[in-house]
Amino acid sequence: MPSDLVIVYHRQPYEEVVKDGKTVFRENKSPNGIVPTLKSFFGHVEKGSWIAWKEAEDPANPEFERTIEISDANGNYSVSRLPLTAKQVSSFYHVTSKEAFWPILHSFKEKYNYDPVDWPTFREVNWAFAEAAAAEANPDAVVWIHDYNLWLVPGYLRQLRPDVRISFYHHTPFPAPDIFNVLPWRKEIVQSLLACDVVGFHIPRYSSNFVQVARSLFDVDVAKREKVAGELVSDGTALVERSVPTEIEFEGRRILVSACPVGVDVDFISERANSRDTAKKVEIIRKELGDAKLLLSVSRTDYTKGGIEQLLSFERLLERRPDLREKVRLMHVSVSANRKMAAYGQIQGEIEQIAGRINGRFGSLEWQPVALISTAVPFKHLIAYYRAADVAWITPLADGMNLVAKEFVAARTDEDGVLVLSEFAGAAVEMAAAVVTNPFSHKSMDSAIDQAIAMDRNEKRKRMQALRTTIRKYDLRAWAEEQRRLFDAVDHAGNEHATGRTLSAA
Ligand code: GDG
Repeated sequence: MPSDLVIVYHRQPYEEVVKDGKTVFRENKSPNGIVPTLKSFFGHVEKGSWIAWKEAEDPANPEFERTIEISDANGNYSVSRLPLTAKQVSSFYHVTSKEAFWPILHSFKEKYNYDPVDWPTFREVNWAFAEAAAAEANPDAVVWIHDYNLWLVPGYLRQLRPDVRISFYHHTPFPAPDIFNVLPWRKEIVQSLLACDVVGFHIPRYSSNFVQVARSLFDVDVAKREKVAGELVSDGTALVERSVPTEIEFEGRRILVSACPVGVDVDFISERANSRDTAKKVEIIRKELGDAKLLLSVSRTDYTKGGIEQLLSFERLLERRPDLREKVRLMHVSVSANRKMAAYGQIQGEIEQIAGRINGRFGSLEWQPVALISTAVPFKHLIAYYRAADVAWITPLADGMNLVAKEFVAARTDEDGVLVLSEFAGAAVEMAAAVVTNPFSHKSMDSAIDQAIAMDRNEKRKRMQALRTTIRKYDLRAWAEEQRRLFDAVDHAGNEHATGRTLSAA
């Protein structure tokens, strides 16, 4: 049965585990995060599909189970798994996406690695995703594609299925033409994105950059420009835009360009944070800390997350402020998603080296200034750490959004704790009530952490109340509703495949 909604996301939407020699599919352990939200969209359609890849030793093996039918709380949907060899995965994902695209998206030109890219393989894998989506989609279905590793899918899909509505969401930043146009495949990528009906980003700066890139490469007209909502134009942060193009025209087609930040499930996190289990865990953490303040930093190990710069700032803090020795601890959670990749192995090594040096320079038998955690902390414990922390120190050099900052605020139903947030995280646009800092400046990093440590209870409460108001307004549900509204709005954009069917009313 064909689907009304096809989600194209490179990972499968469940955990596949072998139990007693049999493969079973389990709900993802953490109900938090983007995958459960995407699955919840299937509750709005009669039939949904998800397209992902799965590693296969021999993609031609007839025993490879290509499609799995799932029936769960979200509804009925199938998962099409594209069999990719380890070599294809490494080429399309680890090399082209992570070594060439990722640094450019985050404006790290110097990390961009062109040499190992095998463009024909990238095309081939994207074509396979497009074919699979085309095979699943009903006439006028919505095909919703996620992230840069699938950039060529919209163009191929439009050739295969001119009738479907195509929406593409970027979870990363999108840079200005001076940076993006470093990619030699820029025209092919942008032409593919211009085959969409909706191109989505977290914040107006990224959609604005995308439109500038498109206009640098093609005859693209801006059909509509809108003012950005007042609460998103607070003065002083680096990523603020005051107006943004929201519709463009290319070769007679209208494309909606959307800026809508992904949020977190505030109710779920608040409930967990208020639970008795969390209170018990917080008590244990606080007891261990004694009268020391806890600074908490959580991220994937990645040069974009600014782990090294933050550790160096902590080292300067201990140098500058002998009064804080034994009075402050940094819990630096840096979990590597891709240990195999050279760039991530190197950064993990540097983080370990700096943390070791700080502990060697300042620590004693009773006090280790840095607790470096390199393995994932279970989410319920993470909530307890959010709750126990005096300061959440979130200072990426570039970050599409940064959900850790929002999770921290969601957990602080007690309206306590301070968020120090980099102005280069997309989240800073909404979260101006944080102590906003520039991670490229020692002075700014140092004064932000001083300010956070010294902040009185009253100011903490006021800032946290403001932060909680915005993360509730821009929560995960608001994001999901806006995405559905956009799928429907495509019908009004005047493109050929408009039929008036809606997803938001279901
Ligand atoms: C990409 C973009 C954008 C982290 N450590 C642990 C753990 N986490 C969880 C956090 C949070 C998630 O991982 C990280 O989300 P972020 O948004 O911070 O960052 P990316 O993974 O880089 O995600 C980003 C996002 O997509 C959404 O569009 O915001 O900018 O780069 O949920 O809680 N979870 C657990 N243990 C850990 O140790 N359980």
